[in-house]
Amino acid sequence: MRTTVGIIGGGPAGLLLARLLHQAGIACVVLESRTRAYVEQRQRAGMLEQGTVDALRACGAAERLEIEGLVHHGIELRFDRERHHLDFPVLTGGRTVTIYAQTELVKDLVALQLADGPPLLFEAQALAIERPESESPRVRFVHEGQEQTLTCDYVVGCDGFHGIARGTFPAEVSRTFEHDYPYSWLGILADVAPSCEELIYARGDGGFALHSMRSPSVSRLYLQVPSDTDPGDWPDDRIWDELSARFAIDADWTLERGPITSKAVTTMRSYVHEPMRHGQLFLAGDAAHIVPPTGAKGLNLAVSDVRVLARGFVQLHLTGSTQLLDRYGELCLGRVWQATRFSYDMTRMLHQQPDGDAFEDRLQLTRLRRITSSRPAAAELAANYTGLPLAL
Ligand code: RFL
Ligand code: PHB
Repeated sequence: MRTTVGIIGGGPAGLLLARLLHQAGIACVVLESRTRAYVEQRQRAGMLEQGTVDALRACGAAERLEIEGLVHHGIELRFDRERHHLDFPVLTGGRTVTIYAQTELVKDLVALQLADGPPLLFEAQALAIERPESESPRVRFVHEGQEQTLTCDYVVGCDGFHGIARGTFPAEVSRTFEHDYPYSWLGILADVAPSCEELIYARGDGGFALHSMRSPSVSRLYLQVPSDTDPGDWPDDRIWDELSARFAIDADWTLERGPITSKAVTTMRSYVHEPMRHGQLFLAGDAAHIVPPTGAKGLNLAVSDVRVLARGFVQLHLTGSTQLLDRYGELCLGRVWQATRFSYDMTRMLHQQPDGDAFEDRLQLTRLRRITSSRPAAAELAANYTGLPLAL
């Protein structure tokens, strides 16, 4: 098999890149190790920045998102039994965010690609990327029990944090930056109407809690838990009791309960790999960097990486110039580091440290008080949350 751009991974990054390249007439192939059902059911992100929505709309992938996506004009911060609303359009000059599940976004992109897009092979596991420094790198992969080779002009690793592409970079060119947080999130889906109109980020007495949603009848909630937590130790009543305690405020407000349909624990880590390119091999999305979900940035960064990369491939295709492709890492990493900093700050401001440091507690409350009492401080949070501009 031969193609121009070989894409490893059929998550949001790989699927959107394939769509953007296909629309520009650039040949590509997507190799995805899992089944279609698996990638369409994997519960993850839910909050899309306006720039992400605009990019999906521009490539014709937002038809269902326009109807089912929930446009949000702000978030609520809760601490010290008080609630504080941040109004994004007022603070940012009109920006909003949209709640639309990653599962739905992936379903939309898969359907478009299977209908008229470039080849998308499920259960096609990339084993190795050979000769990434050469003019024709190759991806060795297994599909339907057979080992095959995909020869390309370029390879893009969109294979997530546990993929193989990043490991292909020679040790002497790789630099990694990481931070592990000493807690995890227990995430649930529940068949109950959300108890709020906007997302609630709460710094409760027992730790952090987040109230998000998937639709007018499905709630998505998260709870800070110790790192080694087994979801089996959290029967439904315990989860609801703990969530109710962490969201508690002095005003009249009740967290509605309903049947829990999914429970999973997520570890919290920041990680950045530099550079994002080696020879003809590029990294995009979680393959290159991950952030803790508190800032809701992971999926949005994956989308901004592939928007920059697609522009580079289109420029090469139309003019023969590699100028943008050569600046890929530089164009992405500024935004990646801003999102890394923002996600770190949000995480540190809202989670309880396991060792219960009283000084840290006071600093957290002082940061929250600043944001809820100073317009520039609130505007800074809102600008980062709704998404910083793309460096293009
Ligand atoms: P993905 O989604 O991990 O996709 C990578 C794909 O590559 C495949 N793969 C391979 N295929 C072929 N050969 C191989 N050798 C392969 N190895 C791996 C995998 O099967 C997979 O299909 O990475 P991508 O595309 O970069 O997308 C990144 C996002 O998925 C991720 O950043 C977000 O989900 C993070 N995230 C959030 N991001 C947001 O922007 N907003 C949010 O609200 C948000 N909430 C979250 C989140 C992540 C969470 N978890 C579970 C980590 C909430 C949670 C709980
Ligand atoms: C989600 O809806 O899953 C979600 C929303 C906001 C976050 C993290 C996750 O910060």
